[in-house]
Amino acid sequence: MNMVSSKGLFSPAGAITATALVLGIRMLSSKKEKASKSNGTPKIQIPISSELSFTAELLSTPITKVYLFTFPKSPHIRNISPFALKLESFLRLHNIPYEVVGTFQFSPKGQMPYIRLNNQLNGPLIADSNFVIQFLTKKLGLLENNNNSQYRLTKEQYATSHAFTRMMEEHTSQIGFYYRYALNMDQFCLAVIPNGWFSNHGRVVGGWLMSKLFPVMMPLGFKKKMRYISFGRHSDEEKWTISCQDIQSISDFLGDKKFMFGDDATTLDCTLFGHLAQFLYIPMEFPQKVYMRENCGNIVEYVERFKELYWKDWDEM
Ligand SMILES: N[C@@H](CCC(=O)N[C@@H](CS)C(=O)NCC(=O)O)C(=O)O
Repeated sequence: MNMVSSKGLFSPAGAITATALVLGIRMLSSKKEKASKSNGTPKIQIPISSELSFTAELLSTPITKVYLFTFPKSPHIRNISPFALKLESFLRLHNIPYEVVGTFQFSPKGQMPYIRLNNQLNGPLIADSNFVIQFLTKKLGLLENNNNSQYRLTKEQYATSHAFTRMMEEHTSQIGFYYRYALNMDQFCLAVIPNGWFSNHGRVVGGWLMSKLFPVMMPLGFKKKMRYISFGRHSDEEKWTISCQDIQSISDFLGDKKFMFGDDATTLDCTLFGHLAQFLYIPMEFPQKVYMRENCGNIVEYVERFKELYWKDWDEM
């Protein structure tokens, strides 16, 4: 029996044949792939490069303004996303014209923050704070055109910057997220989620639904995430210890310098500010905050120094 749908003719026998065919082709191609791999010639060629490639269209778009999409403002911390706080700090450091768009609409990668160039509604979109920074650095020639040398880092300094960034974002901060989302979500919401935060920045029904789901889903999501990250298997006490080891390494490297590489702030300082501010300024007793207060006075001063220089409007809501 044939069934006629708006999409055309559908026959169960035909469907079975088609499925068998697809499965057959998949099996054959996976055999071929294995064979070609064993010959040392992989089927799919992935370009190998240490530089991200941006489309010609993106690279040729003149930048008049950057729209930074992230969560709406929060008390104490401006933005609950350390990645957004880092990116906004970077825009400020380089006096790049920008506007923050408070939203709950995530990027196509399912994350915040992201930017659009020149047009809030349909300008070219770039997701991921590090991708955005790499793009703007390249596009605006921030390395070459900077007269005050703050970007003339040595190769060794770049390598250090890279390593500290990865450590902070993929390790230290993830343990901080675990503390605030998986273990202390009520306290976190009370501290930084103002009334109407969801409904003022989205559709009313969607906002209401999110305000109910957020406090429940985040702890579940983060507990689950921790099961899949190797360091998530450690006891809580061990987690605090290994994240404080990260913080101690920052403190030791910083020493009595103003910023990580001397008198001028660089991208690494934006990154560290975005993340360390979360620990220090959200009114919760993060183990990392307690550790910094007791052992890393230089970091507490450093974060404050960055805030005073680049965030004079910090308390404006
Ligand atoms: N590598 C990304 C990380 C961004 C990120 O993890 N953002 C969080 C908010 S602070 C997020 O969107 N999480 C949702 C998810 O990962 O599913 C970046 O630098 O932008």
